[in-house]
Amino acid sequence: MTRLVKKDIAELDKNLSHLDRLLEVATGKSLLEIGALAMGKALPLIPTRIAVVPITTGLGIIQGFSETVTAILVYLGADAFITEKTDVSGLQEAFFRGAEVVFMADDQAFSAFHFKNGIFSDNSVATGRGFAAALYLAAKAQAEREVLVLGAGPVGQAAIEFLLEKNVLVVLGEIDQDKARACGEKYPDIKIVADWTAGVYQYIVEATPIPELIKAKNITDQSIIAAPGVPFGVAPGAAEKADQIIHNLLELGVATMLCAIS
Ligand code: PYL
Repeated sequence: MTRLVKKDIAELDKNLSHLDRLLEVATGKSLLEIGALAMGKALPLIPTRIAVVPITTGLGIIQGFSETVTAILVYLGADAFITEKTDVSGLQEAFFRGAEVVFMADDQAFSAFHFKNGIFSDNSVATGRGFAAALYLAAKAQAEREVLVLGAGPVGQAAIEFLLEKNVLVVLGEIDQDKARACGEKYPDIKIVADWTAGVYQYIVEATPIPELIKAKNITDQSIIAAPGVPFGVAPGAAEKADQIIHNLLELGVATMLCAIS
């Protein structure tokens, strides 16, 4: 998991309604509706009190991270607050302030736990499913719905699972042959390709940590790319050429986590 930095999330809380409008244009659905589709949940969600607990372990606090996660949750209609204390003391505070759900992240994992219902959501899984759902919606009106998933890590695998549930034909591009083989064994219905670069795939989920992996020559002006990867996996020329790019750093992942635990 690539760690976000302060400047990645600065101002993100102020642009939530703008992002929501962009998603509506691209997919016909709002942030929350896409998250609900990704997790097979009905709206409205059951209200829950949510605490976001800052975590100091490892590389420590990312300035603005907990505030941004809280702002996204509140924007989506949740009753969310940040604990004043961090780590285990923050968890205690969450409990004593009546939170049923806790969101928290260290350098390896970003998770939400519903204490009462025993439900857990992982951000990588939620992100993969959320972006696959957004792409699925954006592509739905089209006749062909073969989707190229780049990357067989946790985000890519979650995208694959969502797309297979929707009976979409999934093509996997993964540079690591062992990972590709393992993924093929886990999901026997997918097709694995050694070379995806010829520009024949219209719908793409870019789920690798490789910056600017997709170049202009790899796509057409009809391409729709869902790109949750951090750093951004679409080169500037490709981003200009594509019909649509669906990209945001935290919003859709958090919305899908909220739907997962509600
Ligand atoms: C969850 C994001 C999505 C992309 N990269 C992930 C990341 O930045 N992880 C690290 C999060 C650390 C948060 C820090 C805090 O402020 O509580 N421990």
